[in-house]
Amino acid sequence: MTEALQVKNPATGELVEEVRINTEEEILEALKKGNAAFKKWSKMNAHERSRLLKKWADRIQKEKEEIAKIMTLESGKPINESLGEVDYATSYIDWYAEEAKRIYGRTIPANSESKRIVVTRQPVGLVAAITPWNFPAAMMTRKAAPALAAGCTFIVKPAEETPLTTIKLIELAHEVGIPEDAIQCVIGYGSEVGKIFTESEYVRKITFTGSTPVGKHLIKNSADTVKHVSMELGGHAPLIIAEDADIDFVVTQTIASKFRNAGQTCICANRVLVHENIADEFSSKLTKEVLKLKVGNGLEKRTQVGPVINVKGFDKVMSQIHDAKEKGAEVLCGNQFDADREAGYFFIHPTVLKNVSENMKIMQEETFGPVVPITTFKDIKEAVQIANGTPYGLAAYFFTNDYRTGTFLHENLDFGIVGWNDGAPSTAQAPFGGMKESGLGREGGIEGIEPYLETKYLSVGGI
Ligand code: TXE
Repeated sequence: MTEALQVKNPATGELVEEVRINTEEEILEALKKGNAAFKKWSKMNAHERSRLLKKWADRIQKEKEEIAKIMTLESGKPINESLGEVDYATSYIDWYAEEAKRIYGRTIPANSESKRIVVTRQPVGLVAAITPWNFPAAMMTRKAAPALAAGCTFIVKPAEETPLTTIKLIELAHEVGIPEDAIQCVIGYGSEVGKIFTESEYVRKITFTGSTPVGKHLIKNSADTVKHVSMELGGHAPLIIAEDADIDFVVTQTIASKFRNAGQTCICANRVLVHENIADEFSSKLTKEVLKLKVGNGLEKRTQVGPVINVKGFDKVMSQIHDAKEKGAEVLCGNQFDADREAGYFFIHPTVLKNVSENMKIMQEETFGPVVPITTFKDIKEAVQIANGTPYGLAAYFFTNDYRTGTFLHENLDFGIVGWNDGAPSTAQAPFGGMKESGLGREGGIEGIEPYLETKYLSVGGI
């Protein structure tokens, strides 16, 4: 009997599809093929690679509705967000179809008239990706597009919860003419496939999006074969509201940032830090709007907040709420759930907590759920100290119309992504990624293709 993943709808617990798990032999064979395909794909004219990527992007757009439905079924994400994610995922392919044509070398003046020095770039080789369930399309294309554009071949293992979107996207890549061995998908459990990927001599680079502990493990295991690594790991974004901020605007931005994907986003606002003089007004306005959010099955068009992905996610969020309450936090709304462990669905109603302090788990650990903890500060330096006080450094947000406060915050927050009066900063043309234990490397923008390129210099003598 071959083993299969049971892909279940997180909104109902019902089986969506069974997907066969690849055997170790099949995965090793796929790696061998990916390595062999590198010779041809890397030598293909960059304009031709670019044309193929553009065709892939166009094809995905044609199938947008169907891909979005698959995504909602397997991830629980509201359908409008899934449609948005298909566009977001496509934007990375569009962007890197262009970047494929802009991989530049340089010449350096030599210290002798009889010498020339020329620097060229070449693709690193076969890239192995491991992706999470919270953005099943975009986390894959954000890696595959720059890899293929650079001339690398690519193999991905999607999350056990959401393999169907990835399988569909890769089918479409093959249909438009990207060679089957240049982009492949293998199905299996993270720890097993991760071991095969990190041990393989064919794999020259590991790119991962997921939790910080798994990222650390992959970095260690990549050391034996000295692979390149890119890591997009957890975050615990602070959202700082200065005394002069426009409160109504901050409320809409906080909701957009926090409740997208039921709070299961690595850059979502996880810790709200508000100036003490405006804390009551902000908290009551936020609560009023949060209570209007429609919780439900993502396939219903009106749904704004879907379920959390699984029991592990549910237990983590509930334990953070419980811990906060025990240590003195006050529940302004939410802290209710509609969950059935046996059936396998877990809805958490959008929750707002106030009187939160730094000793609570919710202020230290990534939440990945629809909960807003609110704490206050007296001056902006204190806000920065709290904001920087975790091992994470992915995204931070602040709201102020005072340029001195804004400049101070921008310069002192230790985060890779900073939103100033902006709760939705990610876009294909900007370098997404974190500092500290939030990761290594950047995805998106001109920086996003760099990790897929080697640098070689040629020194010519005797001229
Ligand atoms: O993550 P895992 P989980 C965070 C978030 C969430 C927590 C746990 O806080 O609550 O992590 O989520 C693969 N070797 N993020 O358990 O385990 C796994 O198969 C190699 C933040 O889902 O990191 C999947 O493909 N791979 C994050 C991927 O890692 C392994 C997104 C993510 O799963 C592996 C997801 C191993 N030993 C979770 N173990 C973000 N940055 O957005 C698991 N995997």
